[in-house]
Parts: sequence; C-alpha cells; structure tokens
Amino acid sequence: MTIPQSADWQEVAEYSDITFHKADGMARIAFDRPEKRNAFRPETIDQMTEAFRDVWADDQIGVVLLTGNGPSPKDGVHAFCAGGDQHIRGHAGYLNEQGVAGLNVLEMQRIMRNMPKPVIALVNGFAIGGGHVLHVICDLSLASENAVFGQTGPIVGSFDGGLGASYLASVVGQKKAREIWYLCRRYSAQEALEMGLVNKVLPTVEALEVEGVDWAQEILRKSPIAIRFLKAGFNADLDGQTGLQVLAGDATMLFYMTEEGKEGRNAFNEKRRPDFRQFPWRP
Ligand code: S0N
Repeated sequence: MTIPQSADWQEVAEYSDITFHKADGMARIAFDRPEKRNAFRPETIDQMTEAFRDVWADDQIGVVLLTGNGPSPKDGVHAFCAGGDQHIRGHAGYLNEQGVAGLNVLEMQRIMRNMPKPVIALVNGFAIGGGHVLHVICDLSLASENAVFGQTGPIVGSFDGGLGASYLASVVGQKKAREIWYLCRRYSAQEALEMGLVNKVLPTVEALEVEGVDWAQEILRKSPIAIRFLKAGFNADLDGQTGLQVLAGDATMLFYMTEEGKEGRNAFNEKRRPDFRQFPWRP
C-alpha cells in the first residue's frame, strides 16, 4: 500500500494488517485492510499495539497520526475503520488465525489513552463500531468531508459499554451519546463537527493528511512535559485512581530529575544518610 506523501514517511516495520511509518517527530499508524473497510481482527490489534508501544518508548516521536489506508481496491471507498471483523467472529469472540478467541482492543484503547503523547485520528471515511470508538479515544480527531460516523453494536450484537459509552458521553454529552448508541444512526462529518466529535473537517482525504501533519508539527513545537501533564490531567478525572496513577507517575518522573530526588539515590549508593536539610520546604 502506498501511503500519502504528506511527510517524508519512513517505514518502521512491515506488517500484514497495518502500516507503520515515522517522520520528523511523528508516527503514522494505519489500518491496512481497505477491502474490508479496515475492519480489525486479533492480528490487526496485536500489530497496532506493538506499533503504539514502539512509539511510546521512542523519545524522538511526540505525536501519532492514526488512520486507515485506502481506498478499497474493490470499489474505491475510503474507511478509517469499521470495527471488529464480523467474518471471523466465533462463539465467544473474534478468532485469530489459530482459531483462538481474543481481541485485545481494550488494551490498545488503554495504551492510546495512557501514552504521554497526543494521538490524532485522521478520519478519512467510515468510522463505525469499534472503529468509531478508537477515534473517540484519540486526543484529537480531524475528518474529511466523506467521513461517516456511527455505532452499530445493537444491530450486530456487540457493545462497548466502557470508554466507548462513558468517554463518548463526556465528549458529546449524555443525550447525544445515548442517541448514537441506541439508534445506531450514521452521522456526516459536518454533524460530527457540530456535536464536538471532531476538531475540524477538511474537503478531501489528501487535505486531511496534510492537515494532520500540520497539527502534529504545531504540537511538536510545544513543551513535551507540558503536553504530557495536560494529557494526564484531561484523563485523570474520568479514569479515577488509574488516572491518578498516570499523573502521579509523571510527577515521580519529574521528581527524579530534581537535585532533591537525586540526593536520596546518591546517599543510598554512597552508603550515607541523605541530607534533605539543604532543600527548602517551598510555600
Ligand atoms: C462500514 C459500513 C457502514 C460500510 O458500508 P458499505 O460502504 O455499504 O460497504 P459494505 O459493502 O458493507 O462493506 C464493504 C466490504 O467490507 C466488508 N466489511 C465492512 N465492515 C466489516 C466488518 N466490520 N467486518 C468484516 N467485514 C467488513 C464487507 O463485508 C464488504 O466485503 P465483501 O464485499 O467482501 O462482502 C458497513 O460495511 C458496516 O456496517 N460494517 C459493519 C460495521 C460493524 O458492525 N462493525 C462491528 C461493530 N462491533 C465492533 O466493532 C466490536 C467492538 C469490539 O471489538 C469490542 C469493544 C469493546 C469491548 C469488547 C470488544 C470485543 O468484541 O472484543
């Protein structure tokens, strides 16, 4: 699959179900099953999770663009992601190539939410079902005019009562979130913009990719630690104690960087008592 030349994208690794590229502080991770509207199967989610973990650990990358490759070679239609692949859904869930049921999409959601770097969804077509949930979880969403948004769980016999419901409600409000899930309607890019579900609508898929790079570069000119704490702060409220855990982990990282934090480590390693009297009790 050739990907848009919105940046000097370099392939990180080759996968069967996704593409993964990096360029100039950014990562581009894309679903790559365009003939299936980029529906995901267990392998897709495992590969995406690996890519997100790679980005999390890479201190040269600050922003992720999440999108779906396209168009479909069958009919020329673009999709962001149409959720779980219904063709491989077995008795107790989605089956991998070995026939074992298990889709680690909730773990991937947590990684996207907890990683200290913004994830921007580039919604370039259908964002449906579990694919819609993934764009909702992203820090920011940009869409092209042809984007279509919606949940289908109550039609196909599934639901995401976790972040897919609760976080959606904090984005668009309780009434609208319940409408989206109970009625399973489809919404246009303009309607998504009006309900605060996306940040901006672009006329074409090509313009969307360029805008995504522009937004990423604008963020990359900001302070990484400020952005990290803001993301953790935005999440902490809804995430309860695990949100506080992320925020506190970030605070610990900052403390490690101080002379006061280092005094404790140094004293232990030098087999002496720590001298914390040299540090002020700041007002
Ligand atoms: C996306 C839709 C609206 C596009 O309609 P359109 O343009 O008319 O195209 P189609 O002809 O329908 O599709 C074109 C080709 O793509 C295949 N395809 C599309 N979507 C899927 C899909 N989800 N799975 C498998 N294949 C798909 C079509 O089959 C067709 O291929 P051919 O021509 O070969 O037949 C429309 O396609 C649509 O409505 N799709 C289904 C959307 C949907 O219902 N998705 C599933 C929703 N549920 C989930 O995502 C589960 C979420 C989940 O995983 C989860 C969440 C929380 C907690 C746990 C879980 C969990 O289950 O583990």
